Amino acid sequence: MATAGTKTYQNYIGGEWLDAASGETFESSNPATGELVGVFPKSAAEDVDRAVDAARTAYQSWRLVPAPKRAEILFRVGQRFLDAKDELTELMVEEMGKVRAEAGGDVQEAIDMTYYMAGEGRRLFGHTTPSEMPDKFQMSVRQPVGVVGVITPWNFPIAIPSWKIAPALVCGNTVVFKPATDTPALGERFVEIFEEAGLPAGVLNIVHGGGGTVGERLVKHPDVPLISLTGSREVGIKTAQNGAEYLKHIHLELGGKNAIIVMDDADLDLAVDGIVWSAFGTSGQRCTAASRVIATGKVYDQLQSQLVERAEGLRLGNGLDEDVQIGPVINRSALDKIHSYTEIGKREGAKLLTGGEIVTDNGLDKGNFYRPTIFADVDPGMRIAQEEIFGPTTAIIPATDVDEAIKIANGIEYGLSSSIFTRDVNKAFRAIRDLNAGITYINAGTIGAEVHLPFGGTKQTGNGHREAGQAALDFYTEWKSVYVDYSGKLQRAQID
Ligand code: UN1
Repeated sequence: MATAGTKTYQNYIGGEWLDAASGETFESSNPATGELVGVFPKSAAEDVDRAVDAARTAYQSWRLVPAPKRAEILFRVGQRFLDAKDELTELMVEEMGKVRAEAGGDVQEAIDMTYYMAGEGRRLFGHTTPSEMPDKFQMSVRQPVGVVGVITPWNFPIAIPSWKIAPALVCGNTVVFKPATDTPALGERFVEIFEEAGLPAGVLNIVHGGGGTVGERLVKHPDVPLISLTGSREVGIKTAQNGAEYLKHIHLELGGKNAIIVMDDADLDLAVDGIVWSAFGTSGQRCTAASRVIATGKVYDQLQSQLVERAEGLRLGNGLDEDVQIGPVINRSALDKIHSYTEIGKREGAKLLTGGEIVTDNGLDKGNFYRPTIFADVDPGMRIAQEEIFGPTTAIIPATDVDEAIKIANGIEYGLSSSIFTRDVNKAFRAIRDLNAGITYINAGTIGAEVHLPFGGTKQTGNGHREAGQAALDFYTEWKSVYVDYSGKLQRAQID
């Protein structure tokens, strides 16, 4: 319940801080303690329309600001993220629940991305090419597209908005941003930092509210030609359908069911480190989390006992406590979903090695805590080995050799991250070639993507786009090919 001391937040539209037109609100709470974090405007279609109008108007001048000047603002944003790192880190632990070190990493990812994209302000390279005809010049240039609808999840509440908003802005687009309803305070602080850095009014707007109202209106709005969404596969499909009417460009970054392969020749201790970090870091709530481990004969048993020992040693609690390694999961319904997969796994006949329960002891009953969970003897076709659980649960699957391991790793509908632990360079390169995923790690877990490489996945993890790195620029710009004929006569391509 909101009390007198409760912080109330607003939308930011056209440079003004505003309540929802309806005056309605919703609340965000701390997943470790249940305490209220803030009260936010529960916006609807008319708030979105207002934000889109502001972004459309701002676009007319923002697109003409030289890219290096747009970038200067982003450099200032990066500096402010750095100055505010501790404050944002604490707010993230409070609102999202990940532990302090990881929350700091999330903010750092935004700092890195903002600086990286600011650097693009002096590049945004196109190509010059020779012409097939004399006295003719040609080149390709990147052009902004217009208003971008940015819809982000709660699991990387500062990093992921930066992945989308920094490139969108440096390329000359304007943005209407809808953060997840579980992490709206972080979304709002993110936008305030852009305001403080001097971003002109209307270039970045935030509208709080649910996916079914705010998100859907944004995706269906005729004046929003680009949508970038990170979310579930189901929401991604709906988004693509809703945006189809205007043939919008839609970037989807969806689920994962990422596997770590451990070969007989692996450095087992290193593999265990990689699995524990990738399966249980962020309480397994990363699209890059390792929710499958595929191990060959000689290491299969040893790996199980080492993993169980490590999982059982992990300390759960409030992420502000420096000794805590595993924070809560985001909300009650996530907790219930994660637990339902434990029941599914047991029913399917997998062997529950450890975990599999909601934790309420040691004062954790106010939060949403789930014990790190490991299943073994998992069949690759089982639901726990196929469906994204988005929690601290991983499934160990036996394989006979590298070929079978790769086949099992690929036998899912997703294709985000993948990993192999091996000392055999031949197996490593086979895996790089044959793992059907957007990311492959050798001798490292499935998490830890850096901002200057493309991020995204194959198959139903997305729809072929990538974010981060140079790849992001392809989504946030349209190519224009320019031909300048200075021959003074008609020259016909392919004919003269
Ligand atoms: C996500 O889980 O949606 O590589 C993003 C990683 C992070 C990003 C994860 N840098 O796990």
